[in-house]
Amino acid sequence: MILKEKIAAQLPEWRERVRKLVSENGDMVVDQVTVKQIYGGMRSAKVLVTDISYVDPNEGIRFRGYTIPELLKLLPKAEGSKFPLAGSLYYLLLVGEIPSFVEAMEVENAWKARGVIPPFVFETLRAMPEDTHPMTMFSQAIVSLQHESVFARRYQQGMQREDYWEAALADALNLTAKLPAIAAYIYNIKYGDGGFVSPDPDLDWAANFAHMIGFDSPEYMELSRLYFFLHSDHESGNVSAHTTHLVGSSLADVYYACAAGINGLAGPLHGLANQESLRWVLNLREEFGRNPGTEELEKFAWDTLNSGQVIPGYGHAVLRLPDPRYTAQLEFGREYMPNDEIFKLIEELYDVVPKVLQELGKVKNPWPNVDAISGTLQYHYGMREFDFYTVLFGVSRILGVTANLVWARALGQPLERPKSLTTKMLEDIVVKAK
Ligand code: CMX
Repeated sequence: MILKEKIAAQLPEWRERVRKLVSENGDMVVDQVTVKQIYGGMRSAKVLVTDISYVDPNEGIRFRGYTIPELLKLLPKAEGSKFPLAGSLYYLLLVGEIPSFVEAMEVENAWKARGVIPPFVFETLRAMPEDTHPMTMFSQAIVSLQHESVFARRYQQGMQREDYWEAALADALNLTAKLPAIAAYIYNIKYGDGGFVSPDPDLDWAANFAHMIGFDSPEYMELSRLYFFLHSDHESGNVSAHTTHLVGSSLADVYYACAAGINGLAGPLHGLANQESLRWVLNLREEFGRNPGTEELEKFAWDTLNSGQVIPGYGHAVLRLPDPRYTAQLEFGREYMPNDEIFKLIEELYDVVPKVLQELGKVKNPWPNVDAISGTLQYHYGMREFDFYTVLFGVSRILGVTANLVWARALGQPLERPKSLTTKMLEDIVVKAK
């Protein structure tokens, strides 16, 4: 398998680079941690490392050094498509190089060979109460596959530490191969006729998801490709990525680690914001009609803030500009649905909400994030079940977090175990310092 060969070829150099950095500079101070950071969710504390992606506050995400617009141009695409093959993105995340079309198709084909879902997963999902949230079902499906873990089996057999990454890669490929079908099945049993639609062998990973939920239009397939590309990775500190990394650091396998990350993604301050954001926009229309004016938009934004709620889809813990993932989706909307009323409202809100949040005075980033628009695009094509939107985010996010897990095992990243203090200890530190 080409991914394994390519990663293996890089490992001696990477391992030596990290060994040298740590052994020669292990005591060098990189950053200081303040009391505010300790009590404030560790914002900006530089305590993690990943080479898969980096979020610059003023530029946004780079995957392996490339911006979103660059990758939209450079990554290989399916015939007739404008958006990258998910297999090409996964190759880039894992290997660090732009693949050729043939290399991207090797990943797509590896997924096809590994995509069959054991029947008990479907039975498990069917056994869950009807009102179970799709994110609960998604997490459950992932963890139910854990018994297939190559890593767990080989660990029991005494696998050597330097081989961990190979087993993690096998698990990563096996899991990611199954994600579109799992997500589609959840959609079909919750909102459709409950049937399983077989993947089309002629379609790529992302387009097959569209096919399996019965959204067969070429445009929706394009949206799937864009969506699964954009949501994959956002460096290591966000809740889903950090949780996956933390759980994986205990040498829990890819399935345990990813299910944990998905549970974190299900929070309304993280991935669930995409469903909350569209709900907020639809509530706005319910209150002010289909064509609200600027004053009404402002009033609705202020009413939300004054009632103690956040405006979903706006703000970010790291970014200090409109999220490039938002911008890429905006461009998609401008091309494919310029006259959609909700899409037009999203564009109008861009001129209103940031000003309101700036006036509020405390919000560090008043700009829209990825979640401010993603639901609107899904809604346009007829996916009206908000609860499902975060599953789409999850399918994509697992590409990023599994690439990180493979490299964390390859570079021997150890158990994560920061130290906690008591409030009294912090107070004593302050008194002593003064
Ligand atoms: N609406 C109202 N208030 C907001 C806000 C928003 N969109 N964004 C930030 N604030 C508030 C914070 O709640 C905080 O208030 P308090 O001091 O009273 O607690 C203050 O502004 C400062 O926050 P910040 O430093 O600017 O932002 P944080 O790093 O604390 O939080 C985030 C980041 C994303 C949780 C926050 O902006 C937010 O709640 N946004 C809305 C939810 C959302 O869109 N989440 C999705 C983010 C992307 C993703 O992970 O998927």
